[in-house]
Amino acid sequence: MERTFLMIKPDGVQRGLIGEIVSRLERKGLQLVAAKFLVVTKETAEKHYEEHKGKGFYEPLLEFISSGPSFAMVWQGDNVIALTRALIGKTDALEALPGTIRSDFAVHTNFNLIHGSDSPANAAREIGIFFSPSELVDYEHTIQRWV
Ligand code: IDP
Ligand code: MG
Repeated sequence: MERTFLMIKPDGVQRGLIGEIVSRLERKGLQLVAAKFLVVTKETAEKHYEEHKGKGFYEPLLEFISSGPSFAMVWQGDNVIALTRALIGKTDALEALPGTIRSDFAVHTNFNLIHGSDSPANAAREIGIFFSPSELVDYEHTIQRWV
């Protein structure tokens, strides 16, 4: 069983897509472990996106991600990192396949609605930035044996 960090970005919140996106994750059969509605600070944004420091889109990305509330989550399931990256779709709005969140709702790459961890190491790192261990809820998800 794997965990991942997902975050509906300020554009997704403002566009009223929290319910739609959470619903897709629930219907997939994934397990919600933690959730938090917050405005990401500049310091937290720098930590979260440190791998992109120096790139052309880095500064605008920090501005954008801290420009309004986001909805941060931890989800759990077998292969949850690869599965959620597939549900989210490619970074470039033009390359995201129909049926993915980014294809269905995003027009531009810089307003692509949701973040998803891309590896187990980054998932652990990002979960640690946004959540303390006591905020990760351990419970039996009774549908798991049917998924
Ligand atoms: P990901 O979110 O699909 O993992 P990354 O390459 O990790 O994509 O980039 C992080 C975020 O930076 C993207 O989700 C997007 O918001 C922004 N970004 C990445 N590349 C570009 C770009 O070429 N133009 C504008 N924004 C970009
Ligand atoms: Mg990424």
